[in-house]
Amino acid sequence: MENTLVIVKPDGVERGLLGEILSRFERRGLKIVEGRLGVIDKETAQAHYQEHVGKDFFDDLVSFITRSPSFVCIVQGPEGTFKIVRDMMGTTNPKSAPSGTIRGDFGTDISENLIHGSDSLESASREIGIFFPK
Ligand code: 3AN
Repeated sequence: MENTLVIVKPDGVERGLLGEILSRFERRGLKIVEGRLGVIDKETAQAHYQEHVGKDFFDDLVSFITRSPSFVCIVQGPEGTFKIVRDMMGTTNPKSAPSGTIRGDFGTDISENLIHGSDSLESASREIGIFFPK
């Protein structure tokens, strides 16, 4: 089995879309095997988004992800689960995300794009280590 990290970001929780989003993964046959609702602290957010340090949107990104509770969870499924989740999320910019994807159905704003999913097996392992250290 393969694990990947999913975050339903503050906008998704604030808008009452948490159940809808988790339900999509469950209906697809993926399992939520660990999860936590809470405000992500600044240090954790900076570690999570370290690849974006120095970009002009970095400070706004950290402010956004730490402004109110997110639901951080581990989603489990067969080999390639990170890719299944990414396909279900849609492209980073919801404006161009196809209908039927989470971002395409519920978003229009690149900053408030509802959800994070690890973009590779390596990222999944790194990010799970940040949020669920064992
Ligand atoms: P994804 O979340 O689709 O993996 P990344 O990892 O490239 O996308 O970006 C992480 C987050 O940074 C995005 N979810 C989005 O909130 C924000 N972001 C990425 N690119 C931009 C941008 N050009 N302007 C504003 N925010 C951005």
